[in-house]
Amino acid sequence: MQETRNSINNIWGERTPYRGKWPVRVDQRVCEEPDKWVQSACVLCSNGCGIDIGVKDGKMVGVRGRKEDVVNFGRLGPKGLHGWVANNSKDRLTKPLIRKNGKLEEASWDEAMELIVKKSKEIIEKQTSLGIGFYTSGQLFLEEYYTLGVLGKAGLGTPHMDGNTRLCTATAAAALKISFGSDGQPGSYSDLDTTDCILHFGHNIASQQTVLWMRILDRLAGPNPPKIIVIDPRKTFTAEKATVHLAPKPGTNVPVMNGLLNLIIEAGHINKEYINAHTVGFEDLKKIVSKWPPERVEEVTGVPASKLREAAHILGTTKSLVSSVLQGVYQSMQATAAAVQINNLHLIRGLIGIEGSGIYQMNGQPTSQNTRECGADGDLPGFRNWGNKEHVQQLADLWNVELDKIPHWSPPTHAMQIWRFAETGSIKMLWISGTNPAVSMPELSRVRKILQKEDLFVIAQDAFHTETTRYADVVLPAAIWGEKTGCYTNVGRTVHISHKAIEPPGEAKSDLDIFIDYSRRMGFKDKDGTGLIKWNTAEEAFEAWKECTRGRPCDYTGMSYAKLTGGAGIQWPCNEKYPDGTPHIYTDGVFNTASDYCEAYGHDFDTGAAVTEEEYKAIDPKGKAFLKGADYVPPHEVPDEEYPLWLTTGRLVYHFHTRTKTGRSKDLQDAAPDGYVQISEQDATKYGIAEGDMLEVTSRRGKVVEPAKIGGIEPGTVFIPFHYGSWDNDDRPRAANELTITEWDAVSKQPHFKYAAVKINKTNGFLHKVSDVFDTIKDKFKQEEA
Ligand SMILES: Nc1nc2c(c(=O)[nH]1)N[C@H]1C(S)=C(S)[C@@H](COP(=O)(O)OP(=O)(O)OC[C@H]3O[C@@H](n4cnc5c(=O)[nH]c(N)nc54)[C@H](O)[C@@H]3O)O[C@H]1N2
Ligand SMILES: Nc1nc2c(c(=O)[nH]1)N[C@H]1C(S)=C(S)[C@@H](COP(=O)(O)OP(=O)(O)OC[C@H]3O[C@@H](n4cnc5c(=O)[nH]c(N)nc54)[C@H](O)[C@@H]3O)O[C@H]1N2
Ligand code: SF4
Ligand SMILES: [Mo]
Repeated sequence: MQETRNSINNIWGERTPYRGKWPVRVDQRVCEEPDKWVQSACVLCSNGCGIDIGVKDGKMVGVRGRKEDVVNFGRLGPKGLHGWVANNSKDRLTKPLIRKNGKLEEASWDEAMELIVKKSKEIIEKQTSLGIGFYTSGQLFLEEYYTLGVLGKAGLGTPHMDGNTRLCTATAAAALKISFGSDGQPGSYSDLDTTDCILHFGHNIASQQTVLWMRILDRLAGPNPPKIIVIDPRKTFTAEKATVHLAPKPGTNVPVMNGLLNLIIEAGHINKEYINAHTVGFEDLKKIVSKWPPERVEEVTGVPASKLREAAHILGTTKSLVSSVLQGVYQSMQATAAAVQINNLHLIRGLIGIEGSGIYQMNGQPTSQNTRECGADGDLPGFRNWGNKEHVQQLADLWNVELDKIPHWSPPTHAMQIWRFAETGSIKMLWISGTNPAVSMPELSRVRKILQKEDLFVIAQDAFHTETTRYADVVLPAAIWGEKTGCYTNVGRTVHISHKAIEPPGEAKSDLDIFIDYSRRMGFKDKDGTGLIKWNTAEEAFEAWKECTRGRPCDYTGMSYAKLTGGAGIQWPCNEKYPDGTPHIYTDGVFNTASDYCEAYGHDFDTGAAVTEEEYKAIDPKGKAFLKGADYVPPHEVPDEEYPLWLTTGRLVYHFHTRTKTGRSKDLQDAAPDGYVQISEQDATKYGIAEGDMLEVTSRRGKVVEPAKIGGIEPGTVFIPFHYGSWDNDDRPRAANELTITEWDAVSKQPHFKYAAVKINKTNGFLHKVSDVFDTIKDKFKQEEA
């Protein structure tokens, strides 16, 4: 074993202080000397670090960061250096499985696919393709999403398609659409190299994008370091480095932002010229935020007025600003409304489209940008507007199908609604790919009930047995990263290619091959009777995708597999005008809001009601950005006598989500072996709790048992990491989502994972077996083991 550092003990590595150009530092970890290196990009977060996969005798033996890549200049974090081990694990799914007499049994691909086709046809006959729903991922490749998008929209014609991106970055997309007319981040990571100020809003970047944080740490260690402002109720690794840390009560992001905007406007720290030339809505925004003087903000959010003033002064006077927004906003109350206030901040200060200033309505998953771009979530591919007939017609022409085949008569069905339709019985088949909802969705008891419904046919396409595959009727073994070729786009619009390095295990197949196979077996055709999916390989799919993006904001037409191979990633738009890609968009202050170009016509923040085409045309901003204010709406569930504490949930640096990969890396698993409940010193004293005491945490929806971890959080709030399900430990209920609430943001439809009312009790050493709580799971286990 050779490694350039122990990234478990030394998460961010040695400093390379700088301002201007981030120096190279190559991180590497190999178990054996590779006989070749294969170009790829890391898939364990949205940062998208360039990575080379080391291969020896057809096996993955290690990784190293790509020194030429603009994202990481060679660096990798703990997940990047260790996560690849999962590819080699012995318990990969290698054969399709079909449930027979209650038990999952091995089957051939032919049997499994024919069963899926038979079911699909039965359902279509009885109740049209509206009986079929897809719930996909932010972790497949662009070519796979596009294929899924085309077969779903133009083959089946179902509006019921979404991804776990709904749980992840639906709000990023919604906030960008509302302010700027379309999805797509304005800035570039290179803005961090010179910026004077960085704002992290509900984003624990130090743990969640470790390599991007290295860039910031290196700036902090170099000349003219930036000021850092963090808004998070916990004292995270990120908050520890803050110049000012605001710790609001969960669910109070809008009042905090309104308070900041109010102080900045009052102090006259605004760019009037920019506001006049490039935005609409300033007076309305000003009116709303003027109701939030610092003292009122303090009362509602708990953030001291003096601290708010300090932060507002920095944000109002800085000459450049990079902001990032993530789950502490997107999964909290008034998600879209709060996220949009960051766009407003940049717009009123004119800090957008210029070097050193950028907005990151952050992504989380490595390929979630592509789920959104390719139409594998509800949206139409190429950031097209479902409400704009011409946009739908463009797709109909491209795919050579009738316009009315493509669902566009109402908003696409969002994931929470897809699951609701499965619950109420109108969706009869749910095809789950690349996600583990039995751990990651809110209110797990409900999710389990839905998955177990007699009249719901569940397909789970994964690389491992998960808490979800247990409930499937068909399990399809997937080839994953490193075992297939494809592209994906990070949060900074940077597109990487990932070449196939090794063969998938057993009979596992790429998601691309599975989707194409399904489309052919279903006999999906275009208007001329030719097969709908006209590609066989990933590269052909990429070429087809390029055509779909022509003239749209996410224009890929100037890219090719050849161009993406060898060097660094490339930022879209990449076309004739920008052959090498584009670091900043909106440099001319012209946004994608024109009525014939925009991706959406907008929504009311409170009700989520969509603005109609006619309404939008009447106010057509023709390229100006929207400034949209929002007043405070309190969370729907707040602590009371019975459930006196706030629960919030999130992540740890060493694990990725439901740990199907990181839990199979011994080093990562040993570094964070179990869940816990984080509680303040004050509350620990109040309840007589010592470090490590087993606590039962109960909400109106369920309970978990977790050891106590004391400190680093505001009194009245507790935190549970959501990584720990039951696939590797059946001793006690511990998934945070046993407790969370089925509720979502009115605009983005992203669920609220970041607050729920809970109570805690000491268990006095008594542990509930998971199986005592979930009898149904136990029965299913027994069936499978029998
Ligand atoms: N190590 C690791 N990295 C990851 C992932 C992972 O699983 N593990 N997952 C990736 C993915 S898909 C995503 S989406 C990202 C998520 O990245 P983050 O959003 O940074 O992660 P979270 O821990 O979910 O939430 C961030 C913070 O929100 C705070 N918070 C909670 N409630 C509120 C609130 O009401 N207001 C504010 N302002 N803050 C609040 C929490 O205290 C937490 O520190 O990480 C990506 N990177
Ligand atoms: N309480 C709480 N819940 C949360 C969150 C939170 O902060 N708090 N965060 C939410 C967020 S932001 C996210 S992103 C979700 C994540 O939740 P999930 O999507 O459920 O998380 P993963 O464990 O990443 O699941 C991905 C699955 O895809 C499989 N997989 C990996 N690569 C491939 C591939 O190429 N093909 C196929 N077919 N399968 C593959 C993996 O083995 C794994 O089982 O959780 C959400 N849930
Ligand atoms: S920062 Fe994200 S993309 Fe980079 S190595 Fe870590 S997990 Fe992978
Ligand atoms: Mo996510």
